[in-house]
Amino acid sequence: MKTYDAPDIRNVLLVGHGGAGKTALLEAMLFTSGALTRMGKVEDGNTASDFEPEEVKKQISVSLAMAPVEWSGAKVNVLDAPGYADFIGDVRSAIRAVDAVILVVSAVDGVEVQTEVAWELAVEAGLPRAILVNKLDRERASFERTLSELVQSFGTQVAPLELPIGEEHNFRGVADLLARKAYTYDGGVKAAEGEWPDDLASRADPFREKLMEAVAESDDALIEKYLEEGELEEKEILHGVKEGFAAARIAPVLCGAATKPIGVDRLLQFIVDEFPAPTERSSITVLSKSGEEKERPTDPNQPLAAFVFKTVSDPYVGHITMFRVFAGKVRPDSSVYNATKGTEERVGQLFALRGKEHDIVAEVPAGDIGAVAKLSHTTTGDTFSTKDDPVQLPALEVPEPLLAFAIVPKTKGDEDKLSTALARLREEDPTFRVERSDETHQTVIYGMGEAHLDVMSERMKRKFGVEVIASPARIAYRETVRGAGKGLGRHVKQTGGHGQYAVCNIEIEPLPRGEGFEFVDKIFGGAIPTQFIGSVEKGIVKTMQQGVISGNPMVDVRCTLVDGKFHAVDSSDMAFQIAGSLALKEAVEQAGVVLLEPIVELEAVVPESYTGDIMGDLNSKRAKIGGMESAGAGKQRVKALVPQAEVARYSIDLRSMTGGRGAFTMRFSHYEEVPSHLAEKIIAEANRAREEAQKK
Ligand SMILES: Nc1nc2c(ncn2[C@@H]2O[C@H](COP(=O)(O)OP(=O)(O)OP(=O)(O)O)[C@@H](O)[C@H]2O)c(=O)[nH]1
Ligand SMILES: [Mg+2]
Repeated sequence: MKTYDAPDIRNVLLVGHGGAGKTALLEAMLFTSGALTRMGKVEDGNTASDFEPEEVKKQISVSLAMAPVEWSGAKVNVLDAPGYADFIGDVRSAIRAVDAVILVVSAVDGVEVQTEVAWELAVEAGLPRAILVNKLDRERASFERTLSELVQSFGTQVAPLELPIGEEHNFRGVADLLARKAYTYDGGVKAAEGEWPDDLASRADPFREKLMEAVAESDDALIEKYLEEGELEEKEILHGVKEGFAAARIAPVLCGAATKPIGVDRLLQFIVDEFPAPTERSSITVLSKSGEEKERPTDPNQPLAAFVFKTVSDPYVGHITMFRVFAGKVRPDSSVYNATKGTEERVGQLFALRGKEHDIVAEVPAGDIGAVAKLSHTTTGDTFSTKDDPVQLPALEVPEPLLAFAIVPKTKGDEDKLSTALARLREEDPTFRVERSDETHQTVIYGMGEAHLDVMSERMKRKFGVEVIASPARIAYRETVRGAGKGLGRHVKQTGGHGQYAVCNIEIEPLPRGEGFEFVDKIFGGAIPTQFIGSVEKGIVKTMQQGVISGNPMVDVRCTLVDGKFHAVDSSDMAFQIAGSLALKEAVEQAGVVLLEPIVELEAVVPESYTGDIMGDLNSKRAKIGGMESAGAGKQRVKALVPQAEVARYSIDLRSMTGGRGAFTMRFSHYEEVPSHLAEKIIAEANRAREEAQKK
């Protein structure tokens, strides 16, 4: 593929709710531009951008994909983001690579949850937003209804530039509200220009009014004129749309049906004509090593600044790294400096990705997006720069994955394969986290939701040949003592051979929460020789780690060694460890054991109308509500302290309660006593698990 200069490049991200038609639209763009000779279908699993086996199987996108579309002398890098909520991490990183977004909205389903979420992310990033009302050929499609939903959700900046000609199965083309021309598609991908049908003029009036309103409101000079005269001139509207769109104050709306395709050639032309070229956006801010901010204009002759927005691991090809160059250029067979990791990377061949296909390119200059294979250290979110001027772009903000599953390999002996797979997957996806818990001896994976973790399991199997069994992650309970107690540990065996002899007396008492373990030596007059005092402590500590009643570690206990007996020949380190352990068990029985559970600080942000449900649900989950406050934009923030066991699946619960409109974070706060009726259950369950393990 030839190299384009920044003024002839457009970087666009397709976002929207799952199933709105983003993947179909990219396919239609490729077909319309002539890059494909036949148009694939999501249902048939043969589109350019849904090529991963997991995508083909599920018929949804689960990973960001991209393709360059060459149109009217320009190269449009189109990024296709998944719409399903679990994969929002890809939307967040892809937003960093583009200069504008297209919000794809289904004319059947209208504005949906992820439509709003994606819009908000684009607003936060300050990116210009255009809207495509898609699926106008489908039964029950309505442009009017969809547009009024858009205006309701996003305000008057929503500015229709087109109107559908015919709807549902009669959808034939689009009417241009400004040029007052009709564009119809009778089988071809390119529109035939014609006059407006007679009935259209009257239908178009309210939409033209909306358009003028949007333009007027985005421009102080025009609003006065509009209020006075009730009209704007053609060229004022045109100019207003262009300016307003670039400044992200107007969201132009176009019409189409990706799978036909209808309206796609016009959308491409609109992108080339009206979308900002990389050179038109304000220069990017980079941070030097000393924390100093610098401006970098989009210029291939500047020092390099590029952002890695996606990495894909492949056991055969190695990593594929996708990056956006903001300044300078990347050349093949050179090296770049990964300023985030502080390492140099060898760059071999460079290419443009078209789905899974690689088109070799001669270089990737400022403003363009490229890919490279086989880098060693680079992960998503890193910055490339030059070694003598190491700068970083702002770090990627990733949502915290909070749904946890414990996994084990299905086949014994696959542990190494599993840890390689986890490390690789972790590198490619910042919303995937892995923890090895020493306490519960489990490998725990964290993801954004069940679908995300499901896809991860499938990738482990496909890419790394390791199948896993997943189960809910174990909760890290703790044990402690209720009161004080005394214990005698006597380990004496002196019949035949080398004997064993150790006796110790201990006293225990609870310590304040979080103090851990304290050992006090009050041995007087050498009742136990110094070297065996350590043995007693070791025995106690080991037993505490294993727990006494539930298999969970015991904490917050002070143990005082008060007396003991030894034998000159038969005493040993082992014997005193055993005596220490026995003494602890006896003392604990006297003192009484309490089970503690982790309490998390949970913060949920939800639309106001859901707060009642959220509070009710939290109350049923033994939560202590800490407060509620406005979080702006019609949302409430609810804070609560909740037992972790109750919210282990909160990612799923919150999504089903709010239809995906809620977000939450949680972090460990402290340990608290488990109510006794629940403690009994947990202890019984632990005993059952232990017996089962012993049987094996
Ligand atoms: N009739 C009709 N069907 C469409 C149109 N656009 C997409 N579809 C179909 O709608 C379904 C979903 O389309 P996708 O392109 O996968 O939607 P998406 O936005 O990529 O969805 P996610 O990847 O899950 O976010 C597929 O079966 C498409 O064939 C359209 O304009 N008209
Ligand atoms: Mg898709």
